[in-house]
Amino acid sequence: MTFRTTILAISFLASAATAAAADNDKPSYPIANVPFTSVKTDEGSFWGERIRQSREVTIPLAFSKCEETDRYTNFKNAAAKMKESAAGDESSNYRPTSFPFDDTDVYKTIEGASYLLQTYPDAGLEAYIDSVLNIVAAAQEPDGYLYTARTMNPAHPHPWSGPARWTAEESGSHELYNLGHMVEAAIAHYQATGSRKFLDIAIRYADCVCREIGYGEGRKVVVPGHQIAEMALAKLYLVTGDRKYLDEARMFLDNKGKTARKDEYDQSHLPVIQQDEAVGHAVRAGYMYSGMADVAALTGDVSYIQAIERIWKNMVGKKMYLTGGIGSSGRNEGFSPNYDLPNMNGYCETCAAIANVYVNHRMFLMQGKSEYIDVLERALYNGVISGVSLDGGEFFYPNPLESHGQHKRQSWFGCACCPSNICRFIPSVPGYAYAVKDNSLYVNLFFANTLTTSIEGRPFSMKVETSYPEDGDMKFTIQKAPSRDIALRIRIPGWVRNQVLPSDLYSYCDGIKPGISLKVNGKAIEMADDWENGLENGYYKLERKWKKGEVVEVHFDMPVRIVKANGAVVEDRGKVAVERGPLVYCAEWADNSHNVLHTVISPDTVFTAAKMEMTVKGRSYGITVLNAEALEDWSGNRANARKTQLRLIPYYAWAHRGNGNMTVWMNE
Ligand code: FUB
Ligand code: ZN
Repeated sequence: MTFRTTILAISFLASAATAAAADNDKPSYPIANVPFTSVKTDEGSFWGERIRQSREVTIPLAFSKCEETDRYTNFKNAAAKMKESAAGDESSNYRPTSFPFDDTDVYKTIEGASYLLQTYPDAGLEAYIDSVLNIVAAAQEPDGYLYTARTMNPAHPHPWSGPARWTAEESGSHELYNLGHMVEAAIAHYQATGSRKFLDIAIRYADCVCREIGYGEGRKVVVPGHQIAEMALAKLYLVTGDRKYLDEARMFLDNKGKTARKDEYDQSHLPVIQQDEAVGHAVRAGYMYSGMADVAALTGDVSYIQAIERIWKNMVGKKMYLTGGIGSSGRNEGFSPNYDLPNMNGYCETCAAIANVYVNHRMFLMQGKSEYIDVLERALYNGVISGVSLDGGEFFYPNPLESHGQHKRQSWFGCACCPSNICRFIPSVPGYAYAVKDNSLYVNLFFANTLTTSIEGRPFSMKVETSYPEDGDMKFTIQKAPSRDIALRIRIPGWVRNQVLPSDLYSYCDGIKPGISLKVNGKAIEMADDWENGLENGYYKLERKWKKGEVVEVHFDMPVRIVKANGAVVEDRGKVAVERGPLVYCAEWADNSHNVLHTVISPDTVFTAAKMEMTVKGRSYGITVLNAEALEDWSGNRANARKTQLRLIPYYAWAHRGNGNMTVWMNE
């Protein structure tokens, strides 16, 4: 394959977050992801709206914040310093902005914008990115090193940067974190535009890293203090076909816990294959597990997979919030002991919820089990999108499950990792909907879209109509199919199968069993009482020779559900939470005349779903609310409780109408 054809194959196979090998003779994920570019999301639909906001609000805002907060100035100063030094002038004393990873906000915003360009061509946006890349390119040192926090003032770099390259990488310089985000963004930009401009910059930095870090003379073994380079280099290997990038990613992972640094914070307390508990900084952890999955898939090393499976069980069984949030503690922005899941102080960084999506997606691609997508979906609809306002213009960094009104969305942060991660994540969401293996099409997420892909090398296209997550009705119309058997594998979500998470951390306590029904061309499929036993890895399989115009209709009952936490979670004892479909609900001050923190409900409380328009900055957003008659109890003595009308809103929609009390868990 030539470089260019490899790139085309990769852009076809790899989604924003997925590594899938192009060559069949090399190890890769057994299941191939269908990239977001093959999925056209309907305008006005749940995700269509989110992507529109990303295009119209979030990404323009992030670019303007990068400019306003001197993130571009960092690159300009680095370029100026190199010029001045070459002319013998050492008089300048440039100072970097607050964090040595501020460059990554520029990269992540370009990445998100590049994903958008792939579905919404925009010459103006392309030209703007090109102008930013001129600024970035000028900051690159002649040997490829690109880290403005040092280059702009090598004698006095950022305090976290260390006196020389890589000396503080393991403790906080973020030189390799910057590399990782640069590579991910550069690949996206190449795939969107065909221009090698950014890709070549990233390759030069990656080559500099490979030359200087590794085994053997003249190199030193250093591992990323903040993981992400592992996933990025695995992707760069796929794009370029150059094995050295995969070897470098593997070298990083194999040496975690074996260098001088040993600290749970960055998961260096033990060699990675000996780890079995989710510990430390949650974003670092999630990115590391994702990198382990990529390297395992591309090298065939199962020891990584066994380790991630153990860690995943611990995370899902003992350390995950109902919202799919991970990382309960603000102290380390990360995990705390098993079952320690505080609500008010729950950290649940937006980036960590995104990392949770990355890990579970990769586990699915490895094993084809729907339980991973169940976790992914829970994180996506709750912990991730609570991180961005309904209008796309304000953000949460932590996403707690309870508030006294001290939490407020903001249009940017000094440490802006979350908004810029939202920039790159939202446009890639359609890439989590489908996957292909042999003659099977996995239907993982449900939203209104048109899929155009190929199965066993033959074109396949399907239209999906649904209002999910507002209701559980889906209509799939085949538009093109090969004349051979194709198996549609439709995920039956955990919330339909009475499983909150694939663990005993939470359970439904209302005695309800949601029903499902399926029809093919209007004819109902008879469902046995124990239909769950007929599922394969959580999927309902419909295999036949599909013809154009044929229709599959799927219905999931979407009753309001009451959830309890495992008794080991002290914070949730005596409390229940409410869900409907994939959405976790919360009670917020603005909808209720009583203090929501004193709400009392029971597994028998009858909720009715209703539509409500929530107005944010003059624009209204339709949400489904839940109304019920409940109690308010100030005293703890239920005899004194008084009746009250309770309204719940989806958790993702909280904190749009000023500050006040909010809670996910309510007294039982
Ligand atoms: O260190 C880079 C990013 O900044 C982390 O992922 C976030 O948690 C924030 O600390
Ligand atoms: Zn973040």
